[in-house]
Amino acid sequence: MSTASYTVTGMTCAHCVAAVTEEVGALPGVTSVEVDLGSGALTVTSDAPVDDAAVAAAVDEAGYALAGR
Ligand SMILES: [Cu+2]
Repeated sequence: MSTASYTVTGMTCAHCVAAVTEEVGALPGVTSVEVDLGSGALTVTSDAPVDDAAVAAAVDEAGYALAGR
């Protein structure tokens, strides 16, 4: 079990949260995704550590950007 935290920029509403949750949640091995709209905090729980680049790509696919981790 592995947990990683990131910050997502550009989210403005619950739909944004849903889009990020869906894209990141689709990554292999990811078991749980938590997104806080107010702070942009993204917490990813997975069976094994997920590549930061893969998380960044998923967030980008959703239409947002990773500010860092
Ligand atoms: Cu939105």
